[in-house]
Amino acid sequence: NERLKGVWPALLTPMNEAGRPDIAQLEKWLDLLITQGMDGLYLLGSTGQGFLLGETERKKVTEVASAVSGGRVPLIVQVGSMTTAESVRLARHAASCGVDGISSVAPVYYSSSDGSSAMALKHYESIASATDLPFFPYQLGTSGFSDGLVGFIDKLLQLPTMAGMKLTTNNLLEISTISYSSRGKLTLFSGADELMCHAALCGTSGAIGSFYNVFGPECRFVRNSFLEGNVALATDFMLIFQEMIAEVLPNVWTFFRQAILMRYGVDIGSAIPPVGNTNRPWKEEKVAALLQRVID
Ligand code: NAY
Repeated sequence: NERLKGVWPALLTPMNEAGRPDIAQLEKWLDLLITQGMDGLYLLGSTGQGFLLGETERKKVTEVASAVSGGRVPLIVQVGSMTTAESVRLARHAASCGVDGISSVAPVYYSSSDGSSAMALKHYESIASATDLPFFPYQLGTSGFSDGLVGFIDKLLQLPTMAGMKLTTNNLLEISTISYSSRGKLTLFSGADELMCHAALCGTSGAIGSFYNVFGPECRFVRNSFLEGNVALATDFMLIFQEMIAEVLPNVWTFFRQAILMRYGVDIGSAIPPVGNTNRPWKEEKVAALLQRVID
């Protein structure tokens, strides 16, 4: 699919005071990101707090995103959850909303009790075969790859709807290995924002990440310039971007909330506990300075 590329925010889901999706803010936020020219949106992953929401709420977020987008940008929905059965229901629901792809993490929590990749493969098989939508297993760390990366990719390639992967790893060689061992058949997205441009050299088609919620237009411009050969600009930007990310990571949920409010006037609320609980507010001038440093 030609549209599955470029810079995609891993959508931050606005939450209300009660820690539930704030639909009014969500609609405003989605429209803003789409109007800004983002290449696509990835829903309900780590950044979207999908794992902290109930099934009905996840379905609602997917419905709202699909309605607001109205086909303007491609959408991939992360449907992985604790049980395979719920993941399958979420996959079918996503298909009924007309989204462009589904994605899933490997089994959550119980994955560690299985010494092989058999559990992950079966989970992925059930989800992938639940719909005709392009399927993107979401690799976080090394979940599901304990039998060896290349062998596991070969098995995944046998799934009829297997379309690509979202690779949240800092290991660039692992991304390259998946690229060449899949013989160009997979559409790969990198998940480490710090390596947005670097990963493009490893065969990725796009980048999905949390910081593109705040710096979408800048990241898109830089990634495109890099692809056109402007290595010097990309180097300058990536070093500033990496330094900024390292600085805000210990307090990232608060940073996202304050920065998005300051830059776009949308309140995404607080992250659902236990996530974000240790966060302290930043000084306003500090957030403004961090924003400006990257934007400039
Ligand atoms: C998701 O599903 O939201 C993502 O995987 C987004 C990728 C993010 N990784 C994690 C582990 O959350 O955007 C990155 C990450 O926040 C960024 O690179 C900073 O380290």
